[in-house]
Amino acid sequence: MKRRSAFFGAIAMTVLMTLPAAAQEAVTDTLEISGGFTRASPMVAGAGAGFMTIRSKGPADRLVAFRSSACNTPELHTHINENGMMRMRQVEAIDIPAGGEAVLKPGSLHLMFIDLVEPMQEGTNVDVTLVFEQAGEVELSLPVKGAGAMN
Ligand SMILES: [Cu+2]
Repeated sequence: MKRRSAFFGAIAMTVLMTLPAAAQEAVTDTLEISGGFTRASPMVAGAGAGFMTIRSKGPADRLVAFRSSACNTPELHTHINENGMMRMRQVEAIDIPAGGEAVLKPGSLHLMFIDLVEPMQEGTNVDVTLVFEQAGEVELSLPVKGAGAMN
């Protein structure tokens, strides 16, 4: 009986030590997420944006939402050209085609952090949980780069 509890204790310890910390890159059975970042944003801006490439290794999927403790209102956005003016518009979901990729980048699709809880400081990280229709929830830690960073 003693041996047994020691054995299970060792397993519990191993699980604790190998829990993956949220990283900039994430891989699931079907998705590969890379190149994630956000840009420094002061409190007065009130919002920040996040970018990344999401590649499907198999079936199509959809990014339907994200959560982050960094802001009160997370939204998925794209940019549209309206009579020569670039405007942001909320989208319901971001499609990742089967075997293809969705590129979230400045001037295009992005995660929008509206109503920041605190400024996004260059050199820190912002944790996000991406919510996919098929793959479920994927945690990611996005490095905060300079205000004008393009990748
Ligand atoms: Cu936006």
